[in-house]
Amino acid sequence: MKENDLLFLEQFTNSSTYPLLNQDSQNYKTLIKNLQSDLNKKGCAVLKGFIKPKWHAQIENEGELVAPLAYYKQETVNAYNVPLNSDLPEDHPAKITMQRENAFVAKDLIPETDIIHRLYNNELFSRFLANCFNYEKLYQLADPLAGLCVNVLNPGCSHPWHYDINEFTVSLLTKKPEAGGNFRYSPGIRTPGNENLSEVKNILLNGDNPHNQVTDLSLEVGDLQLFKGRYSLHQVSPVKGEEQRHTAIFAYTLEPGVIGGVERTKQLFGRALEAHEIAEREKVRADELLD
Ligand SMILES: O=C(O)CCC(=O)C(=O)O
Ligand SMILES: [Fe+2]
Repeated sequence: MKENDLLFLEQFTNSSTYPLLNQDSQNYKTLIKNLQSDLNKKGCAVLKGFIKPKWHAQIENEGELVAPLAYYKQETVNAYNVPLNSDLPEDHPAKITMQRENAFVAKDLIPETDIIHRLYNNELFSRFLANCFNYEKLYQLADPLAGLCVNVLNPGCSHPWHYDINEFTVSLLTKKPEAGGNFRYSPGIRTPGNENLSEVKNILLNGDNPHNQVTDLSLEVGDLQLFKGRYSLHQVSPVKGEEQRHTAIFAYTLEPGVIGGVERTKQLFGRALEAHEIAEREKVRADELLD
């Protein structure tokens, strides 16, 4: 473990409430137990005030400096991220379309000295996350663009209802809009083998109005959110007022070396790097070996 990892957590995070720097302590074990219990019950756990208040202005400011570099591409999408012309019945919820209006700032545009980037590179932080999600070890997503992103939502825009491809996500609110921009989710609405299409459809048609199936979270700057998005349909409600909403999104995998495909990367970031091309070529080669 690096000495700097300890010092970073001490300086920037609320280490008395969240003792990530003392992972053998009883307090740490109790914290993990409580977070795991929230994740099991609700698919979501929030560490309020994870970043110390005195650094809130700095994380907001660092986000504002990179936000103009976000890649915008409005797209018509559905909750399942399947092609809009998929061969599905007309009354299937995948036929309900929405606008994708959020934009991502890629990792290679976020300075390594920024608080969110230092947090992402902190080994004690990734060990803590592995404990929360009950994995032996987590690796940073090796993708040079998608590993760490800032999700930018402009006034009037929302992040449409969807499921995540990954089993879990970790995010930190770095800029709160004047109003709106709430994180809304329907805990465990689908399970492996049961898409629960009628409830999903109900939320897609009515879920913008708070609703007993939908939990509405109003996060504050510096709150850390752990979320199991594979089974919980979720959105960010429209941002109101003049200010943007920003979240840092930290991505991890169970295996090292995972890099996104060229097409998907171009869709999200407007470009792909040599690393994506190489990974794709090697994947093809690996698949050929398996044939
Ligand atoms: O920005 C957020 O709070 C959530 C974003 C999200 O759901 C995603 O990127 O998959
Ligand atoms: Fe998501």
